[in-house]
Amino acid sequence: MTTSFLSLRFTRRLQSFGLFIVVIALVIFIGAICSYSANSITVTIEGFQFTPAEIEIKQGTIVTFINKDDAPHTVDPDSGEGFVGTGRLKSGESKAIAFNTLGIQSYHCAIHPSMMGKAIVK
Ligand SMILES: [Cu+2]
Repeated sequence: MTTSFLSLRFTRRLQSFGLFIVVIALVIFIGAICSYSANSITVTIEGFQFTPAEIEIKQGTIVTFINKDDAPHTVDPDSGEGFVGTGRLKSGESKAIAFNTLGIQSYHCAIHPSMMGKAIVK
């Protein structure tokens, strides 16, 4: 009887240890997903503007620009040095760009110069 009581306690301990491992694994998994999504974001081009017009990102973040307008647009760096531009994005097209240079990277549409946006790379 004592033996079965002990083995029951041992089984319970084993079960709670298993649960502990599952919880830890889940926390690591969710953390990995969060850190991944923090390193890639989307900027929508719609209504002849960048949305959001200003983004604050970590160095190395991949920003995907999606053109949801009927008109073509570009994403060109104002300085020409901070990152490589998208080139002409036709309606429905998108392009992912890595922002590797620290600082404020402002950009515009070469076809419609009134369209402006900026990425604050930290
Ligand atoms: Cu444009």
